[in-house]
Amino acid sequence: MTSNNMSKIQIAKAKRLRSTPYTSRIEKQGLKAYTTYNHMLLPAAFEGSLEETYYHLKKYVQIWDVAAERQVEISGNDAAELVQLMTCRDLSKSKDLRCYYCPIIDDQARLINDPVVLRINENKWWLSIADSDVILFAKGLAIGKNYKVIITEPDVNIMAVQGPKSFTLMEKVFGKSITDLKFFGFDYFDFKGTKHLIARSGWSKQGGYEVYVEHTKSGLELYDHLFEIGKEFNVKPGCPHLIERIESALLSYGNDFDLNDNPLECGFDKYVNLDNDIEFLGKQKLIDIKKSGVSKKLMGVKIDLDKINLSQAIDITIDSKRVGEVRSAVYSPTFNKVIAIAMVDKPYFVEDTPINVVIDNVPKTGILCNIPFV
Ligand code: THG
Repeated sequence: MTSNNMSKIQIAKAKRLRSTPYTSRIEKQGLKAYTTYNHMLLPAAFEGSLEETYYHLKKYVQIWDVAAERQVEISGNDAAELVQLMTCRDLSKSKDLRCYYCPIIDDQARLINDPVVLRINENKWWLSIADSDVILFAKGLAIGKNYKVIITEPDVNIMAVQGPKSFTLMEKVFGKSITDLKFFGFDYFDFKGTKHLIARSGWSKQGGYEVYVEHTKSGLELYDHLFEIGKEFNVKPGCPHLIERIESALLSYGNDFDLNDNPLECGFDKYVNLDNDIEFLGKQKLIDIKKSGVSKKLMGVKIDLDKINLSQAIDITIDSKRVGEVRSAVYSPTFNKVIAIAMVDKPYFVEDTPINVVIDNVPKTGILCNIPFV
């Protein structure tokens, strides 16, 4: 259930577990733990306690190596048709230089991934993917459908700049125009003669940008420059943050949901468009599910506890009957409770329902709530 002895065990690096252009830098900047994501190293902790790094992210600015958010590039005459075939979100009115958060589903409406989709132009798209092999699914569909597309994983390594001070820091480096970017908009900005694709996005709700580094040499100069210029804003290296992301209800593929769940069970309703004639996989299935109602649903849980360390799902019971599982959990200093994300069966997925869990062999009571937490 819990794992507090992890720190002594190392991860064995290999070509298969890919390093990033930033790896050698972050390892000299207080990195404490890695996780893996898309067969790549993703930093999971830096020095300072989880709470210290949480308060730092909410007050200052952090630079994150999120190169593991890989790009699946789909280009060619049938690119738009293939991207639409894979997602239940209507992209028919999408615009160039905009990002779209899109559930990717299969023919049974089960979730393959939840990328940020970048429309570079009508015939060139990037799917900035979570942790599953979307490229294989896309290639299979393209082959089966005989589409005129080219599908690759380009050498793009995202550097995120997150936190409330990210705006002044980025303005200092790129000028006033970068503050004109709207949420989920992107454009190209010059750094010492090299253009970088920069979006106003990122896996925190503290505000910020993501630099899609295509030119590694310039990107590393930018990385160093941001730390130099950022001193006055108390910049630190960081990474996606468990407390911040659960409080902000940013869901994590493979943790909170996976191939056994559909978008309506995960609360992705606003990214499910069924009322028009666009064609995508699993559409009829979603129409049926919507009509009959979901049989399980992602909910929040609040538990009166001051610590938790989850490394696998734990059962939720009501009157000794299993009614779901907790999938992610963390102690939140803001709520002064453990807050968790859980998949709960029908008919129990109702706000304020008391539930039972066993944590570290101790029975505990929790209360179901809606996500986002309030
Ligand atoms: N940035 C980029 N790629 C990514 C992530 C990212 N790929 C993997 C992973 N993260 C994908 N998951 C998410 C989940 C949520 C959001 C982005 C990526 C997100 N959601 C906003 C929200 O919930 O408020 C807004 C979504 C919207 O309404 O359009 O930002 O972080 N490049």
